Amino acid sequence: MVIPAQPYGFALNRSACALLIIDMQRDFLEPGGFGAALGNDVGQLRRAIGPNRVLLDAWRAAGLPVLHTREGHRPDLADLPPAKHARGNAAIRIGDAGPMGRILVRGEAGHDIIPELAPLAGEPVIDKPGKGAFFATDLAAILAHRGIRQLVVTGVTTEVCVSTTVREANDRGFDCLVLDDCTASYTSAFHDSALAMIAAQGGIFGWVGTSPDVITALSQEPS
Ligand code: TIU
Repeated sequence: MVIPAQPYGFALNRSACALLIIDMQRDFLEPGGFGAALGNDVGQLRRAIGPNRVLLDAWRAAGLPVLHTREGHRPDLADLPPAKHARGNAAIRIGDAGPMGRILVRGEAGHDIIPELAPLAGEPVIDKPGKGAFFATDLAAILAHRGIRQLVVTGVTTEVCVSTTVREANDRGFDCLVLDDCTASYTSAFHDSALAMIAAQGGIFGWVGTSPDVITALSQEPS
């Protein structure tokens, strides 16, 4: 099944394709978390929740693999680069106490994936200390064990963790289809630019599509 996409159709191979949902965490999407501490309007990201919810239902119903990622750090912050800790002028930093627990720390409420998109048992959750999901994680091994060569990528934010992950995946030989309506940025111009960069130059980093087209393809493919 070829899914309409930019710069041209994405040939989905359902035996080798996973849905990768990036960092749909309370720390980025709810007030009082890391995103807000950086000075962002978290409301800008919430438009991606509904489309991800619908896509996730269709993807699970089709029986294809789902993986989730979370950005965050060990409670002792031993995996937090000093440069990342120091970056910016935030009044509240990674590891500090906030309304949803310690900011961007594993095990805290803010680090959780939002309830609307909660992982099911059997869906791997990749905890990553960086922006890219391949850096310092077991994602590459998990995908290799499952024979996955294609990724449909959603989540937040488009120009930071989604883009970094797609670039990492592209260099590792994966075909990535990034979904416009299922990704979001605190700055809409950055969202648009990030997606344009992925599909430019004949698909230099991958493809850009929308979730309704993926859902249509899933419903048409034999299961
Ligand atoms: N700040 C921002 O736009 N994003 C991040 O810090 N992490 C992710 O994108 N997940």
